[in-house]
Amino acid sequence: MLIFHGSLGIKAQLLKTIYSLSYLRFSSSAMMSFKLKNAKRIEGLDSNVWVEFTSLAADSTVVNLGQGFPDIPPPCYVKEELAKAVAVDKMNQYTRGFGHPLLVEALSKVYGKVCDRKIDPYTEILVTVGAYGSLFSAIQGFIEEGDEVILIEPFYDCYEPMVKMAGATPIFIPLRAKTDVASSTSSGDWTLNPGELADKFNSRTKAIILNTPNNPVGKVYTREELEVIADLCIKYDVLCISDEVYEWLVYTENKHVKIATLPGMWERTITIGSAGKTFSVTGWKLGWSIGPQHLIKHLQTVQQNCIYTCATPLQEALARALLKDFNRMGSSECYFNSLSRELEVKRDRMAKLLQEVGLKPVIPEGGYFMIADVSALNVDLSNMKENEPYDYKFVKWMIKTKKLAAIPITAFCGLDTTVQFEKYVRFCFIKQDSTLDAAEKILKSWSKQKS
Ligand code: IK2
Repeated sequence: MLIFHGSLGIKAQLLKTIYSLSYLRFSSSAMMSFKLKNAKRIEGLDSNVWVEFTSLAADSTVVNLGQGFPDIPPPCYVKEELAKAVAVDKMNQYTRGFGHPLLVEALSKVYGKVCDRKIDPYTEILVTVGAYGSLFSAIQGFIEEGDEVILIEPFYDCYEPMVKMAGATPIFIPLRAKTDVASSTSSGDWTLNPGELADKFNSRTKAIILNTPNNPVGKVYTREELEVIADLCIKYDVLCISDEVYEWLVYTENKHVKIATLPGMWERTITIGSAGKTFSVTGWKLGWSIGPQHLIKHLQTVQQNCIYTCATPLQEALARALLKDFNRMGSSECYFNSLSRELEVKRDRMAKLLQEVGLKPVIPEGGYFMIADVSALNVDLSNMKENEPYDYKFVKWMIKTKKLAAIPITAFCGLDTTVQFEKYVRFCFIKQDSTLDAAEKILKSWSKQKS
């Protein structure tokens, strides 16, 4: 019996070994398998600034001025509308794929007024999963292999990988800052050189992606600057994808102009907005694209085969919130206006603080970010990983040693302009006073230690 048991034990062991060997063979062949390799279109796109820095800033002892989300509460009526929406049974089921009817109606009212034209809610608007969804549908719907797409640096980081995933080539052109010795400058001092821009257009140019107000610099393009871009788009028959998620967040003496409202541009522009930025609810991830039917229909084709529809209760609540503010547009209580007034105070506080500690902020004309030149701090980063730009090292060092999070600017640039931008980091200022107080404490004690 013992022998029998023993031989069974050996058999079992043998079987186990054969099993694990064949598993190993399978898994190593799986690793080697050509068919299990990633698609070429995502090659080289595996690093992402939000994935990396959101996790570094997740530690609760870190004061987070990194990723752009408010820690001020959204308006009460926005939250209340969502609670009301989910209480209605049918609001918890699928709705119209291209946008919940009440929402597209509300968007057509708001943007009809802003653009001073009739916008068809059913053919000229698409509701998407955040502004990201609009960017993706626009790029997938129009851009293909062999195309060139012009990106203005610094640009919102996802433009470049989205263009590459569509098989096209991004063509970069940097905003150039007027050189000066002052302790601060305005984002208005960052401009495009019209000749340099014209040189980027050619017969392969399919689109330009514009972002005004811009993230991260905060530049609000003037009508004259937009006219230069519009003229080139018309001359070269180019599509304009205009990312305007910060459209309402514009500070005194600046005005947001929609490029789609310039002569000849409605026909060739897709304008993108975001509920997250409009109502301080970035977690809702609802966005929209607005444009003529002959453009929007291609975004619809992408969306219907990709996500099909967005969350119904969120769309219902957003529609009701938009309608509330539509009815008081132009008045000081309208959230579209009141948020920028509230933020302007925070912007000025942030600028003063950064200057006091020896940094050179670029004062934004719009949006809720401020970039600052940190090179004057002369932080010794020689012991950090070599193969990263200065701003990446600086922010990682700042999070670790000062417990303050920001975002490196070279995440928003092509490789060739790293040197131009790596001395800047971006701070987000749509934060409660208590968060800004905590940041102030860190920055002031740091500058005291230095002096
Ligand atoms: N376009 C721009 C210019 C954005 O800033 C954003 C959101 N960015 O917020 C993160 C940050 O910069 O810290 C988007 C598009 C995406 O918007 P949504 O959240 O609606 O998809």
